[in-house]
Amino acid sequence: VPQDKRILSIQSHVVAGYVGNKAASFPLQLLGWEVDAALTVSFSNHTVRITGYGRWGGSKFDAAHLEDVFSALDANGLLRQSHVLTGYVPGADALKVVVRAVDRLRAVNPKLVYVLDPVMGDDGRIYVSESVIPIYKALLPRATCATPNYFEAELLTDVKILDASSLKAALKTFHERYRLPNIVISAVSLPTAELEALGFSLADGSSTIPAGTNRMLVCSGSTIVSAPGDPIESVAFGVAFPELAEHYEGVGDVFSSLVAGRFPCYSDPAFAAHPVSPLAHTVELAIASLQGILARTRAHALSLANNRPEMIVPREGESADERVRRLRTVELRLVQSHQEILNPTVQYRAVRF
Ligand code: PXL
Repeated sequence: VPQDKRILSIQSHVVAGYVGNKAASFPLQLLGWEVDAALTVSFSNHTVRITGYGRWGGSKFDAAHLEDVFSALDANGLLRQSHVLTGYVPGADALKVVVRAVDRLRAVNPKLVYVLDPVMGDDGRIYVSESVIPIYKALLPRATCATPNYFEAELLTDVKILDASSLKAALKTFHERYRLPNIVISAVSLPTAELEALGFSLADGSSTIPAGTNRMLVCSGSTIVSAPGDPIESVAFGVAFPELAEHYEGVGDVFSSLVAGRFPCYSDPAFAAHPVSPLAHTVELAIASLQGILARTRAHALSLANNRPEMIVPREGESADERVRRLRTVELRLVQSHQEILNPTVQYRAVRF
């Protein structure tokens, strides 16, 4: 019998900081999940912005190691999770073992919910082996939902996401090419004219685009609503929010954990009653929690930038944004943000495309 509210989370481990399973486990546990964490790598710290940390230590777990772990779980009857979340898997052979683990989970539990975060890179830079791309393409039809960032979405759809119409085309491609029932593209930076083309309105009281803004991030999603075998019909939406000046690692990992942790539960009236779609409710809550985490992280970064000259020497005349951007190794303030994770205040609402 599959176990309720138990999630297998297959991602990286870092000793210091919050990416991979270190970013995903705490939010999931706060939301009431039993988290079975399987580790794909064990590193000292995240591997991006090595100019910030200088280097990283530790190693990847190879395919044989992962196979051994999943086989033992299986033999002991411990592959019975209701949900599975996969993130950073840096090599193709290891990812093939993950595919088999997902297949075994689904054989035990045909209702398995699989949230696939195809972690490959960001902003044009790939930080896993490129040989994982075809494996992710083969894995996508097994997923319930995928949560790529815009760069990963482009790699998987061959659609360059530049404007309203290419964003909608990318969402559709996930449904059509991979038969993926739910897709969430975590963030695309768009000019306000494109936001208006998507149905967001300029500041007017019911505003979704603040006056004076010329670009916003849009988190978009789509769900297939037609019956299997019928021509695909879907309900797509977006949530627009302002972009921060600086970048923190692990944001995508927290986001996918929140999508998995609050994945639409069709018997819950709060999801069923949402004016756009159950997935839109999930995404509004996930974005709201992340906004809270990021506000807390930014406040912490500002205080470090202003009060810790050993970390960063203030330059005269520079703005707060510039100073925070020069401060490189700030990790998400996850533990301090438990309230925002549990009870987010939804400020940015979904708009149907
Ligand atoms: O956030 C994705 C991620 C996951 N795991 C490790 C990483 C990164 C990105 O830096 O380095 C180890």
